[in-house]
Amino acid sequence: MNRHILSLYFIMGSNNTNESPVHVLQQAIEGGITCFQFREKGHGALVGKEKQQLARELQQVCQANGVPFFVNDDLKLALELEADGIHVGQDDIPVREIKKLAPASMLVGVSAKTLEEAKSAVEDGADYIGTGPMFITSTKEDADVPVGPERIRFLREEGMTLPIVGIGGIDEKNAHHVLEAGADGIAVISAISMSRHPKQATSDLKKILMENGRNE
Ligand code: 3NM
Repeated sequence: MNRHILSLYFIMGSNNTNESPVHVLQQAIEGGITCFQFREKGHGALVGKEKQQLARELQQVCQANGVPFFVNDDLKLALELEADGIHVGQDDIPVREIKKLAPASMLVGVSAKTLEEAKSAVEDGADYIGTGPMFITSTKEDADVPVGPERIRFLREEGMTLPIVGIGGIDEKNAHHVLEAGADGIAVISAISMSRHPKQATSDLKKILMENGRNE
């Protein structure tokens, strides 16, 4: 895959913002995100038709702007929408299964924070891994203890060449640590979705990516 599309990876569900998710996504796109993941999880998350409807709306915004659209966890939804990609956790549907069921063009990302998980991701044919939490986060209810950017440095030192995005508690102040450790990109929810100025928040992150040579 083209790893540059992961550089500013924005994730959001309806409960990650007090504004209209469509508006926040539009602002984030104007600010320069490089891909988007629809993650409808946690307290008050939409289900069924409502979830599907919001997913479609957000996908349309992405498509109108040439931004790749990923779905979190829900393979049925990803297939229905012909999403550009799907992201799964270690306890979700296995990457091998997805690879059997999804079109070859659908990108598959998996959360992997240990070397073993990262090696399995490679063997199973994942296109990238998400490693975290980098820092303390209050967005994910069941988030683990932070592993820190050092974990990405360790994975690189162990020869991991698969694209890696760091996730969890990343903001404009700490993002550079994640990039310096060898991440291809940063994945953020609240730094953009909860900002009073999502477009500005995105541009601020973009600037840090540029300063660290992720300027494509
Ligand atoms: N996954 P924020 S941390 C969705 O560690 C998610 O795998 C994580 O939200 C992991 O940018 C996390 O607001 C939450 O901290 C990211």
